[in-house]
Amino acid sequence: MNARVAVQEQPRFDEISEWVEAFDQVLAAEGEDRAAKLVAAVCQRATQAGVHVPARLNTPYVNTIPVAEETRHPGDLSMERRINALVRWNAMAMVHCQNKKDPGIGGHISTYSSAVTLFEVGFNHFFRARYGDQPGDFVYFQGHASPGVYARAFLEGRLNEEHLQNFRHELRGSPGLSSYPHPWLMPSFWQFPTVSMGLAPIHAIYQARFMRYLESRNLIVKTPRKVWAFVGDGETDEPESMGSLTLASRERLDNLIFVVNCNLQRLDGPVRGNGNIIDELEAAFHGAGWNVLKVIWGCEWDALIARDKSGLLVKRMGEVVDGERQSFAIKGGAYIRKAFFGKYPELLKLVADISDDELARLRLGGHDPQKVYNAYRRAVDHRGSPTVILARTVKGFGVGSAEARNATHQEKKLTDKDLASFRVRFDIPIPEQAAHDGTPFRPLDGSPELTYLKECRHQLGGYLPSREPREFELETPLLEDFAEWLAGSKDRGVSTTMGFVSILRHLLKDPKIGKFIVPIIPDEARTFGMEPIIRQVGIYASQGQQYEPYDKGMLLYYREEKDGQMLEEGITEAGSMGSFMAAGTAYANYHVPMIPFFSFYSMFGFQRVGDLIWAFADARGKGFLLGATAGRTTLTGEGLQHQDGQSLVLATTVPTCASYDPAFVYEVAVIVQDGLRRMYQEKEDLFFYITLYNENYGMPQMPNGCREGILHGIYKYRAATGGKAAVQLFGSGPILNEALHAQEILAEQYGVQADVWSLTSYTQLRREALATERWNRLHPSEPEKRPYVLTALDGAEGPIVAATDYMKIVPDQLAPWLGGRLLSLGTDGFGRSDNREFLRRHFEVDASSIAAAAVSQLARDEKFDVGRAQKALDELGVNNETVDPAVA
Ligand SMILES: Cc1ncc(C[n+]2csc(CCOP(=O)(O)OP(=O)(O)O)c2C)c(N)n1
Ligand SMILES: [Mg+2]
Repeated sequence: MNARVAVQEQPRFDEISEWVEAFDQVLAAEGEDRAAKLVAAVCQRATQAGVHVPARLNTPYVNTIPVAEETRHPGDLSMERRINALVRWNAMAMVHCQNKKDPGIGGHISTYSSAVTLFEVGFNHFFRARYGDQPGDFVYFQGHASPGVYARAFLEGRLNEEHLQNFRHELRGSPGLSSYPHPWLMPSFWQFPTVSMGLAPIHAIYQARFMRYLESRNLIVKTPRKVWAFVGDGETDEPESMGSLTLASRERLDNLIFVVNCNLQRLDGPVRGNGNIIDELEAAFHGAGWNVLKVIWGCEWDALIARDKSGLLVKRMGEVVDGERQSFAIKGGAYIRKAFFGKYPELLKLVADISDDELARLRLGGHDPQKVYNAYRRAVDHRGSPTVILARTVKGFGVGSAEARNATHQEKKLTDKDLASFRVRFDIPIPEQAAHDGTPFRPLDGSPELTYLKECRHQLGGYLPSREPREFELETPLLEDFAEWLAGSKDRGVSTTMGFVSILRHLLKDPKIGKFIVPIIPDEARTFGMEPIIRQVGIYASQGQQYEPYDKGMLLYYREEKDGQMLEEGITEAGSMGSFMAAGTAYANYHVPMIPFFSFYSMFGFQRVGDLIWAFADARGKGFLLGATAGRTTLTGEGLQHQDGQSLVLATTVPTCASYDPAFVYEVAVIVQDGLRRMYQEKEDLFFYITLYNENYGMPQMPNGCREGILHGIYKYRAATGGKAAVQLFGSGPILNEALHAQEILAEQYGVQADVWSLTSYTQLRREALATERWNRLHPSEPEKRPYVLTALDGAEGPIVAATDYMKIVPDQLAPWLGGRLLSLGTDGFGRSDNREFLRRHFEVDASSIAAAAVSQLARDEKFDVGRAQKALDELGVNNETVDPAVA
């Protein structure tokens, strides 16, 4: 009988038993579907009658798949057990050895020890490396289980002993193995960076969704490809892990399978000592519309459950809290008998003929290939929703004294005794001394184990993980193609955001790259004036548009299409980053060079989803991040939580992120054109961050000869007209206009001549200068090279006043090369709700403040009369007693 039925509460009234009996009869005679419908009908009736029927999201604490519905594991179980043991040994030996050799180098033994069977059943029977000429399944491995993935690759002959010996030794001249899955460090091995907890789950969800998007748009052929994500149970506490579950069910992502490794422990201790993580997750995933498969008990428990007619055993299984379960895993059979079965005399009787040793060896579901195989089979065959498998395991399984202990996560080295007993328990054919030394072991080629393992992989299309970007040819547009945006707006007030949107619309029509572009928006399209794009390419909607939009008659109606091109993600910057990641790495994972443009509210970008951006860099992602409504003083009215003065500081920390702060639309055009060329034509592994502002002003025509300067980060925009400049003014974004105004004030009111420079990227200038400086340092006998910024400023004299809508530290990046000449004005401190005039005055980045700073500095340099400078502050309305905005 179905275990779910066995645990019905004991009937207290005859009436109840009659109902239950009737149900049993329907189930037996007409099957599960009919029985479920009957119950649903009764529940509906009760609700209509006003009877409160509590929603039940949990099932009893047993396996979801009844034994009667299991199919037989198709492999050679004893052979797979041998292979398991060998992978296990090598993973453990690798970490142990490395820490013996280099104490403190780290690595993890316990995570993989709990996940071995979960991984191995996948490797031997499910993970497809390829479908014909198409890439195969995508597997997100739990980051801390990487030693196991290396150990398997060692057995497969993809890695050799030297690789294992260089685990976590990446800087010694020979190929090393990175601590965790990092495509940046091992670009032909790892596909997905997973080690920052929570990122793998959200990435996997959006990957599965993006796969559908590519299929719907006919950019890839449809295959039965799956996305597998191996997730820690502790990891599910991260908001990113659980935050997008409903997207997966809403989108019916039956190409997505989560396997949560429920070893009930995280780093410090139990995930839910006083509760029950499997129940909690079951309810959450059920509630979110997922297909939930619990794999809790191994085959040895089946007979016990079948023998227990009272339902007490299942009741007992459900009433234990996780903290106790940990003790059962540690304290042995006698303890299990007393503390678990001993609660009810009937249960003690049930195990009276089972020895303590046997009780201790009752396997959990996640360590039983038969159970794991069946769950995977069901998950793969399931249609209409994503599946989560909640697999119960023991952390540190098989590693003796570390098994299930609170400290097991950090265990790096094992005692000689542990190693020796492991060797015996798992029958590793090496001498005892070699076991103590943690020597890797690989059977000879042609051995039954390696033959079996290789044949399994052969059947599944090859090895995995493997990152295999294929060469692609993409001809990106020339600068001439952007003529319209280089020509200026002829005094029409335009913002850089508007300019960008019209560039994007143009690119979407490009015959060569248009179809690869993926505009991504977190519910902010109207803010950025992107409604025309919704109309132009439609929003991707897997079900199409199943309603007639009320604004259908309007030109810019809300258009949803099955093959829509835009990803309108709703209010989730993290989810949007999931799509950005899937699209920006599609060139490697799907062999389709997708070009994502993710426009967000700049304040809610880097500081909100910085870790996802970091992972994007690790994954060698390509694309454009657009920080719209940029600047602390350009976005008016919104105030402290909205005004962004720091995203450029954060962007500079990401090595592969080229960040730009353009003032004019032609600068945006030059940057986008060159970005496309570098990323998709020259195949450079980098991505771009561009700030976009919402202030309208006349966009000038692109001056001759400034392309190179825009890309490097500096060019002279307007030279002094009344003679040689005594001071240099740097401006970026709309603050460049303030600098231009200051140039006039200085000339007209104080007779000071100034040159004005557009600083499109302090970060790029700094990086180039650092690289040049490094070269000089390493080549003392060669003629010194000059950083670009100094060459650009050749002959420019006097102090430099750099004004930005970002923090002062942005221009200060150039301080080492500009010495005492640099005086930075920026927007340090919290924003305020006010208009641009008052905000810029408050932050001292308006034209008057720039002019005042210039004369003040000239006075200090004894190039301007001190008294006159002091007076100038008054004349310019600069209050020298006001509180510092940096602390206001
Ligand atoms: C965002 C983030 N925070 C913290 C860590 C450090 N950390 C690594 S593993 C771990 C515990 C993992 O527990 P669980 O998810 O249950 O995986 P298990 O090892 O038990 O399988 C922690 C806290 C991390 N890698 N990422
Ligand atoms: Mg855990």
